[in-house]
Amino acid sequence: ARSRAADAGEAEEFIRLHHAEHPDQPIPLPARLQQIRVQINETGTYTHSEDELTFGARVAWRNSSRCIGRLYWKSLRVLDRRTAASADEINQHLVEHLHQATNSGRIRPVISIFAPDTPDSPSPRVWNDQLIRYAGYHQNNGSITGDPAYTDFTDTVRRLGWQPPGGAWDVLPWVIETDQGKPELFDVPTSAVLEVHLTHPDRPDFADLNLRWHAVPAISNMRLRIGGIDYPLAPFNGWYMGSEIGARNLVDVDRYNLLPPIAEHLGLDTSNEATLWRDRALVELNVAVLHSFNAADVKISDHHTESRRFLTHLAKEEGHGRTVPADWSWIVPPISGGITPVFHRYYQESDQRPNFYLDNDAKA
Ligand code: HEM
Ligand code: NRG
Repeated sequence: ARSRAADAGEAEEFIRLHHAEHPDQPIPLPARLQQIRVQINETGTYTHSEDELTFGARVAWRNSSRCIGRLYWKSLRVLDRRTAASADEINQHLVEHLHQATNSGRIRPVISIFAPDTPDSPSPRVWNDQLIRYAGYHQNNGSITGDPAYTDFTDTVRRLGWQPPGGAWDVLPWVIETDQGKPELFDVPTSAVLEVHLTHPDRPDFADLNLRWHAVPAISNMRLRIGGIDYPLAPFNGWYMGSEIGARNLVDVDRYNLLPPIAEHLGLDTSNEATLWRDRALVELNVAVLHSFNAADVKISDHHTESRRFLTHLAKEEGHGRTVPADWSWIVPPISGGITPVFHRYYQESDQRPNFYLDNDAKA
């Protein structure tokens, strides 16, 4: 298992980075470094100041090489939830996170940071990989209702006592685990989940497909590592890029797999691949996603705009003497890759800290 003690070398490197980018600190660099050395020697860990926590979370976003949305890294809103101990308290903070993030559709990037792992106690966890996801149910005839990616998780929460409504768009409950007891289930209040029903700008009957998606992507299974300390529960969100929904979630064969019914609805000739019926259905679905979010005043961006912003981000960071680590295979959008500018170049691939980690990744 990972050590719950703080890594002293990484702590020092982080504090030096913080002071280099924000030189006027209340405690001078040598004194802060000495404080931290003493704290680590005595307790095995140390406590980040509010300022360090905020800077660390923002830089973790800045270093997320799979994220195209990093231009606004400095505006990340950081909610310090390190003192929340009970599952009830954590549940309330997660609901509050969704309210602040959703902001009636004017979505704001937010992160809530709960207690870190320490030698004394493990941090709280949430088992969900995102705060809002739809359940998936195996039917007797072999088909799946809902999101096929979540059938296992749906089974897990059923075993914990969740009563499944059995629909295609049932928001999964949270499973919150603290060191104080068994994992507990919490229903996500409907008022905290903004959803958008899909319509098409020039196909009035598109609404008959009864498609929808939630407004806020909030990843809750990545460990935030700042200055040698792990924060395993640090859910964060920004807004969607339309293609995440319109080219992946609703389209992947092992997700909602909707291209065949959409093509049929549009009356396309599906008799052979060369009609490009899949591509034509895909584009209309992506038009519908962007149109519907915009019509509902819910913030979303298209892949052309987000690609341009990313190149602006690269130029800006390089202007500050920093390299931008990026993973081409994640940065390039899943539709129209070659007509976005991010396609036509390569990037530095490096693991810089602070950062976010998935614990099934082999990385530190
Ligand atoms: C990944 C867009 C905000 C951290 C991604 C991906 C997209 C994206 C398109 C790839 C997702 C995929 O292919 O499944 C955006 C947009 C944002 C935003 C448009 C709007 C503000 C944020 C924020 C954070 C963040 C606020 C953290 C504070 C990450 C990380 C990944 C990622 C860690 C990789 C996830 C993984 O490995 O599964 N982002 N993002 N992003 N983003 Fe962002
Ligand atoms: N593709 C996933 C979400 C991954 C992260 N994307 C963001 N993040 N936009 C999905 O739910 O479709 N963010 O923090 O805004």
